[in-house]
Amino acid sequence: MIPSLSHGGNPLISTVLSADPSGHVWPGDDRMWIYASHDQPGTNTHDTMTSYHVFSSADLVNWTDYGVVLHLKDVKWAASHMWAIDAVRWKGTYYLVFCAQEKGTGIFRTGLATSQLPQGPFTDIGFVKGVDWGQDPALFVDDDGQPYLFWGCGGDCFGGRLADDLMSVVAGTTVRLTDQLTYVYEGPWVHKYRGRYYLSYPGLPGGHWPEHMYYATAEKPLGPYTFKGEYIGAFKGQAGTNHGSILEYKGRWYALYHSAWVSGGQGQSRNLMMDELHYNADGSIQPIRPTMTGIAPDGPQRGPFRCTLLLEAENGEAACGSLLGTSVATERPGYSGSGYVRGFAHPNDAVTVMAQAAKSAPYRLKIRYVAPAGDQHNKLLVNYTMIDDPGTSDPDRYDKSVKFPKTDQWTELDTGIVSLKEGDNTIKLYAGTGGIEVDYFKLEPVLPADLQAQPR
Ligand code: FUB
Repeated sequence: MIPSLSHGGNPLISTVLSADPSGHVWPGDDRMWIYASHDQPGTNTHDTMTSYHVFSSADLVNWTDYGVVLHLKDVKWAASHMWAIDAVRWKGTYYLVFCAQEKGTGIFRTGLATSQLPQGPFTDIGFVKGVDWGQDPALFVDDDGQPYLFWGCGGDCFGGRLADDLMSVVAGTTVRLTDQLTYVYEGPWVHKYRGRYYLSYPGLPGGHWPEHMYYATAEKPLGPYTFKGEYIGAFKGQAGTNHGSILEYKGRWYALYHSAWVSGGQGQSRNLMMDELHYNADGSIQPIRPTMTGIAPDGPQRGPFRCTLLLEAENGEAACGSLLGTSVATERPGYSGSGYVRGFAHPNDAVTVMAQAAKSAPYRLKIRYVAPAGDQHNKLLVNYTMIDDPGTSDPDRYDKSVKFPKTDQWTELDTGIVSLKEGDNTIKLYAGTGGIEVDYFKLEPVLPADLQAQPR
């Protein structure tokens, strides 16, 4: 039986369908960051993948999903197949390292996109030269500062040294690792443990699906690697694929991977999973058996995990939203975020954000704003349906609006419970009488126990 979704540690993220997780901890930041690809609900093919999501957590229980951080429409050279990804912080800039099929040729390229923030949104800067068929990239930076790129698909796996600008593989350094990695199919990931290099990957035992997770070790990043064995076997409710990463966080080691539990244990719409990873004294990895408990040893006592959607108003089209007649600013005294939206003057001026959901579900919608000029009555639409002020008693009132009380302090207004549908959701805030400034939209999942009011 496939475990129910409401309690415990797995699925790690059940609010949005995502796959191919790459976990990181960035210098000077106490959060775990996960970079993941996105599956459209209801699909049984990966041909429809068009975007990426970023998640973070400081306690591995409460997570933030930053929405779409890069979309196919904003990658000039790409035609389709936004598949597995990784990320790196390099010389103070965050890079998304992703793959997509190239316009015109259909060849998988390894793309790079940058941001000054770990959560993006990211801007396409082109693809890495010297990599043909660069599906499933993983970027590993060794302790001496040398960056390496690993990639692989269709039963092949390669690695090579990257140039200092990350834009090309240094000529003559590419190594074909395939023959050292028993059953390898795709998705390499390299980490270092006690001075030794571990290359983990999804493979097909005897050429048969579904994928299992294996690893090999080496004394140097580009091998030669010695095959060590399986660390995640086939399990109930997995997708045909598996794909993951291994990282240390606050002194413990974790394996990230994916399953198809949220979509019902079938098909190819996947969700993130996480388990603690243990090494034996000889450095071998103890096999993981995916369970609903995951990293929550107390199960329901620690769960259910929560993932809040945080959609920055200023991200606009880069996050599949829009700014209509409004503009981005940062200069309000006391403001320390990445930007807010102002300039709501004409009745058609608006800000839109896009929220992706795995299933239709109730969420509490909060909006962070200031309105120094006085109370504002703004039109708020969720999926083109007007939301009324939570304090309004007449549900049939034609002129629906939400009241934002006067304040010159950044304030989170709780606009009540809204219903998101499976897939893409549009949240739009139109100008009121002027003066409001909007920082972000926050959607907190509402659990049955918390449900005080009916969803709108
Ligand atoms: O998510 C699309 C593809 O499925 C990835 O690139 C592969 O590794 C497999 O997980």
